[in-house]
Amino acid sequence: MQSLNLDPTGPTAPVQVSAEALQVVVMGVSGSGKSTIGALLAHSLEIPFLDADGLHPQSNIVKMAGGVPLTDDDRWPWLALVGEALADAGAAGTGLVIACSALKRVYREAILQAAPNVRFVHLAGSLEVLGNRLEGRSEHFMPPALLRSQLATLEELQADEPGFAVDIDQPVLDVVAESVARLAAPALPASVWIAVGRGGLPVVRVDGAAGAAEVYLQGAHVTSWTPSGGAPVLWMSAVSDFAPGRPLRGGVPLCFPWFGALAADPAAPGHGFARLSSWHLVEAGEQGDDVVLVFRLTDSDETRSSAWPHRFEALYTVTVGARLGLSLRVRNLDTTTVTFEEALHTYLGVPDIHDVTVSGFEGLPYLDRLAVPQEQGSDDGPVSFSSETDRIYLGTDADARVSDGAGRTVTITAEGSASRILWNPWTAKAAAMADFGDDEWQAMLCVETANVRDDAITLAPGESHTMSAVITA
Ligand code: TA6
Repeated sequence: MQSLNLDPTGPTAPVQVSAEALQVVVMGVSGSGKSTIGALLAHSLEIPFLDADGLHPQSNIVKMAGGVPLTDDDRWPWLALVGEALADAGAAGTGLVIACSALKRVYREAILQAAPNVRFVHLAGSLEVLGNRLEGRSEHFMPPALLRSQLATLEELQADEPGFAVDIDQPVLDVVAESVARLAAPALPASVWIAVGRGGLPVVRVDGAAGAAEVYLQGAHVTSWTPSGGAPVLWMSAVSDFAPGRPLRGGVPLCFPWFGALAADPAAPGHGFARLSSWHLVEAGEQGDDVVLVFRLTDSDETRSSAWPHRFEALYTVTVGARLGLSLRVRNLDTTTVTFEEALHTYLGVPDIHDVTVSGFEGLPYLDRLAVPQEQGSDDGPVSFSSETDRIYLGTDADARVSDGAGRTVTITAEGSASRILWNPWTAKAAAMADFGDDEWQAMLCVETANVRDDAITLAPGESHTMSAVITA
């Protein structure tokens, strides 16, 4: 079963709507790929597919095959059958994807009358793209000559209609991936859209009044943030993986429910499963100049068979504006007390690491993870970097001020977090990592907000904890 979140009424009570209840009309003119993409979409959603071409009376087929456009009167009985099929699927709770041109608003209203929960996915393309598709198509009763009349009849989806348009001028599987992600997403403000990003991974793009950002659904991974009028703040490796189940290198990986390697299970993925998991976007809205996104992850068969098999709900709020707000709330849905580690593993971009200093940690003890055995250290002054650095500061609520040596200072304030981590792999470690460019160590620094080791969080059943950070540049 594919679970989908279609209720954006705030982070406290998202309602899971199963795919079985989904009724989707894949609409568009001839040649837009309704049948192919509809079938693939239904497959992805694991619900039945129906091609409405099969519901046309023979007279319509003959008319179209003869190059004569259908009239409204030709279409009404056909549309009634389409509505009926959707209504039946809704009543049976089976869900349905149906390929149907649904060119006019009145046609769509007729379908909605029969099946009010329908969502429309409009496969949109230019005359050129469609024309090329039709030329390449054989064995279909619809002659390419009817394309222009179809485009003339087409009424685009209006903002008050339930659905969205997807550009077909991209690989078919990307059209499907984008459609699945958008069907699972709540209604989006104009400043937010879902697309298919690198590696075919769904991405949420934000272009708000005070800042722009990108968040991949895999890992609810913020990969870029740029305050309006400013420069990008986060660093991404040019050779990062972008593939299902592979961590992305850069941005803000979300480490949960353990940090680093897991002693109890060395084969377990480093930094936990959260950054490898597909999160749901459950809320998207504008608050003043800020854009607020809420992502949700709950336990799954996969997480329940991991080294941390507990029932949980994680809600991650990303606030995009002149500042970047990141807030992770974890709730224990299990019947036993649970303990976990967490980190916002923030990669900051810097002109040259040699010129960077971090202040706010003066005099604080840290654990040097590179020393063998690991040992304590502390600095009287600001931290500077001249070799591989991997430090954990425990039991602190210090704010970090990162001066990049070229006039920019980034501050990271935090709440609900008692650990800070500083990391730069330098030359050898960078060269040893396949998803990290050999020279890229000079242009980044990780300044992490966390709860690890002795600062790990323990929750009784029903309890929740929130860790948050605000980045200002
Ligand atoms: O946060 C620092 C650290 O734990 C380092 O030890 C280093 O391994 C880094 O994270 C990156 O981890 P990753 O699993 O993303 O390669």
